[in-house]
Amino acid sequence: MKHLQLTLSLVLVLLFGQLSLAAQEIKLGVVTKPGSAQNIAAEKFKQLLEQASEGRYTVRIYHSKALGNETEILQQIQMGTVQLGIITVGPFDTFAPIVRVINYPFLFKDNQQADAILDGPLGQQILTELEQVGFKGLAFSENGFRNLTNNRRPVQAAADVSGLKIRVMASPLHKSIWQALGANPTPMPWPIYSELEQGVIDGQENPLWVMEVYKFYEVQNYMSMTRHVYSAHIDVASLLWWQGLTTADQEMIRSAMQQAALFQRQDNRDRDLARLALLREKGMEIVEQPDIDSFRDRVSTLKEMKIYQHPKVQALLRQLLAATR
Ligand code: EAX
Repeated sequence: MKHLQLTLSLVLVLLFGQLSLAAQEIKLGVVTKPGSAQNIAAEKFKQLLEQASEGRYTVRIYHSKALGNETEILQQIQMGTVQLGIITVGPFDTFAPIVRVINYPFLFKDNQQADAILDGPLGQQILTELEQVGFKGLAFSENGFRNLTNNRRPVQAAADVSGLKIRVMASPLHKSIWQALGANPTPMPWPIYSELEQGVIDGQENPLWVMEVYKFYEVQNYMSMTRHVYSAHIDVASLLWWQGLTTADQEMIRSAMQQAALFQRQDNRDRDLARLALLREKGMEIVEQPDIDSFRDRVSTLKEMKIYQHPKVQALLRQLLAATR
């Protein structure tokens, strides 16, 4: 009898143990496709978290617009129907205007400076601000420095941009930048290959990986290495979901995301030289050293514009400008 009781309780322990071990699935949304910067970060995060949690969490990556465009993914994260996203700063700025400071044109000199600021207290301050609008900011991975491509003419100086119809992200800041540069900016969600192919727009701007992964060399003749904006991703969680997690799980998830971000930033940078060679080989005409001062001049009034006028945004922008001088 005693033996039977023991066996029974053992069975029960195993059963319930099993139940509580059932993996929790996390939905992670990115708008771009496999091979993209966002996906490389997402896949690394999946691998790290599934390993660290010993299978308690599984991560399901929804890519290529499976959850809609970046604005729509952010809405679902706010509501808590999607738990995580790796989202370009551009479309983030309608939710949280503070993130605009990161995309201030020509703010960061190079990758090292971007890393130092974003991984430091100012970056942390931006992530913390996101809680006001339902997001838990975990880390910054990257798209990278953005370059201009178009089909009309080589762009050597800002004057050459005049009148070009340039697709921009759904971001008031990005629209203002291209207006200041004299272009005709057209906001459009990702992806944009067919619009480029059909000539609905003359050009677009994105980091080098995009031209390779989305084969823009097939539909764009000219590229200028303007590096006008450092395009970070914010690796973000739904605050609603986050608040229901144990502190230990929050730390595990945050740490996996931070490691994934570091890995992806390095991976992205390591490949840039080869990408440049590939684009040239594919026939793009590349202006490697455009007249950046002519671009800077035209956007220099942006910091006084309405887009940066909110006192908190203005204060942080001033701090960033001082820190990156
Ligand atoms: O990550 O919309 C954009 O231009 C983004 O940079 C794009 O999703 C590639």
